[in-house]
Amino acid sequence: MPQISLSRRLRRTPFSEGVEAAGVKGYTVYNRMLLPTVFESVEADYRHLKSHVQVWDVSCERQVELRGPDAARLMQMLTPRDLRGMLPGQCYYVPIVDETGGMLNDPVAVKLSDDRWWISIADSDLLLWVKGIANGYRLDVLVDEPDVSPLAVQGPKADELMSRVFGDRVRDIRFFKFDMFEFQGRDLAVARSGYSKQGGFEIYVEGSEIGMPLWNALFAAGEDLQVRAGCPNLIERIEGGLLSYGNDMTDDNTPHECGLGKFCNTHTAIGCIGRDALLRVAKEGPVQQLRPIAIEGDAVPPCDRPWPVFADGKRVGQVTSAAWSPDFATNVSIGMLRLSHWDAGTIVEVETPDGMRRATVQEKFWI
Ligand code: THG
Repeated sequence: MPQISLSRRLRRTPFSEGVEAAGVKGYTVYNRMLLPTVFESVEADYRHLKSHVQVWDVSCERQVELRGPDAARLMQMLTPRDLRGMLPGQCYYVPIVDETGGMLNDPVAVKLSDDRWWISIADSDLLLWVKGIANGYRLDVLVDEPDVSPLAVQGPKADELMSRVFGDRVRDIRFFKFDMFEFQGRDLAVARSGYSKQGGFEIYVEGSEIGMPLWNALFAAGEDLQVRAGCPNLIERIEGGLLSYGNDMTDDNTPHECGLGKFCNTHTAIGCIGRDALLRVAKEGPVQQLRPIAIEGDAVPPCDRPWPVFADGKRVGQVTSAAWSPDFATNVSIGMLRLSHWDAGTIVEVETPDGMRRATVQEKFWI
């Protein structure tokens, strides 16, 4: 197999030493940073994630920090989700759209205070867009990428492991909220969130120097819990319907096509740059939408390019993420389907690299 050659452009993380020592077997590149994809095998990692607890180096979820009197105004310009009710200590999943209503990113917004926000980004160069808006509108706000690297602790034993390192107060953090916790004299934001449906936390590690000390403290505290290094798991995230920007959607898609209409308040999100465009498209309603699709037959190969979807010999969409699910004994997948073929129960054909497969549109995601 060809290898990815490492260089300065492909950034290491504060936890790379720990990831390598844990025997990482595969990486992808995300925000020009290394993101592990496999430790033992995708299936073994999946089983372990659903049974125990894992520590994930998700440093590649970079933060765009907004700081200053216009921070809240700038944040609302970026997203059609109404942020007026958002309090410090809350996290919101927010679609970010351009002037055409196209998705630029689907980050988690973290409100530290009225005039200080983090945008925890998916894989696109959002910093440049945000700097451009801030400067173009002459806003009184600083925009930069701080030395903050998220470390996720995910799995059914996450509460137990985290309470051993940060104290029992972590158990009180509610979903998509965060609180501050001390580690080696530093105050760190710890949120109940993460890119899995197994439950857990994300620690926003501020200051690269404490990366390995924190990594080591988690592994030392969790030996009897069978803690392991892990990473976002392809199978589990498809089962859970967690979307991957750049794979499942791009700037050609509106939030409504991505099923993210529930995170849009286009009428009340005054100031949002894509608002007029979204009001126009929302009136008609989307003509294609992301759907869970079960693909028949044995395990499909990795989906490294869109697989065309057909019905009656005509193209009706594409599959963009797919994997064999041991728990559901089918290939789980996410695909964009035309309105005419998106109803649950609809039978379609997916053109995989292994040939045409029968597939069924599902009512909902598997978990
Ligand atoms: N955590 C943080 N930053 C991130 C991610 C993360 N940046 C990159 C990427 N992931 C952004 N994409 C997502 C996609 C889904 C979710 C979070 C970020 C997510 N969704 C839940 C769901 O759909 O069930 C909950 C959404 C909600 O109810 O608000 O968690 O994972 N820091």
